[in-house]
Amino acid sequence: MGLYALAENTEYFAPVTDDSEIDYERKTVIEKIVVRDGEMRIGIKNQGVMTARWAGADDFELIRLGSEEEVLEGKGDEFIAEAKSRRNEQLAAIWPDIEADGKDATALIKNTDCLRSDLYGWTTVNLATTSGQAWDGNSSNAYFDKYREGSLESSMTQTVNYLPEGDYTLGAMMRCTTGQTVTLKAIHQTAGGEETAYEKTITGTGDQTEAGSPWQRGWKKVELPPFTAASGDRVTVSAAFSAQATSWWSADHFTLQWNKAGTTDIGEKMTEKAKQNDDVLYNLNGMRISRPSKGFYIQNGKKYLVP
Ligand SMILES: [Ca+2]
Repeated sequence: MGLYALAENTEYFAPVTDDSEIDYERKTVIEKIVVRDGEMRIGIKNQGVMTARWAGADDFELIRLGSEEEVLEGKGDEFIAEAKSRRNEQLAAIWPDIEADGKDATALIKNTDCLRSDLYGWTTVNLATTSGQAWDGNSSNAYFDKYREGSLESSMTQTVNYLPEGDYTLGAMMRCTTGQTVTLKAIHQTAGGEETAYEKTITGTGDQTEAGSPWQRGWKKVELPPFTAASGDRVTVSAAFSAQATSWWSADHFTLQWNKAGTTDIGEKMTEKAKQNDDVLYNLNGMRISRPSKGFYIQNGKKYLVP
């Protein structure tokens, strides 16, 4: 875990990687943060999986160093580039397997397997957790789930900040009521704010194990085509279900595969046209909507406001 600050789409991070007593000599410091639009977010957070589940923070301090000209002598962009590079090195240290096997970046997403039987890490709408009909047949394997009589609008969303450079593939196990659909979605956002949405919708076959399926109780493996992230990009991961009839859906075992940028077979990548689902509208929770009311909605990966 560590101290972080977010300003102008740049995340600064000062990691704490050792257990320690309260020690002012080891005070965690982010030395310079460039704020140009008057907005900054600060806090502490863990990165990836914590094996020792405790963390504490106290005695926050914020010192204004001066204007960009006074402190950086016009080197704001250069400093931000350095901060991003340093941040990437720190992340690689916290996430040591990335170079070792270059494959599994799942640890960047919180609570991918519902291990604690709670919704930690996700922003959810009409969602609960349960166990008993897991995709692997393990009756104690908890998963995200919702059943409701009548209609059901349900979703789970999580943003991963500051991706290391590379090609990413998002996957999840999902299932739902026969004939209804469930959607896995990733919105890739560059440091400049440009957004591209990737999604895959599957039709449910209920909770019965299908003949020949490697997975039990109607679960299906859903995987999106790869997207290429530059250092410092973000991805918003979501799973969403919408139905007008009594229904249910489940999700579990989110995965994020990583390859060095440009190494993924180009044939696997979707075309620009195919990436975007023309005319399909979403609310900010990633749920399909038929027509926008007041507020924000997303179409073709872009955010729009209906006043
Ligand atoms: Ca699980």
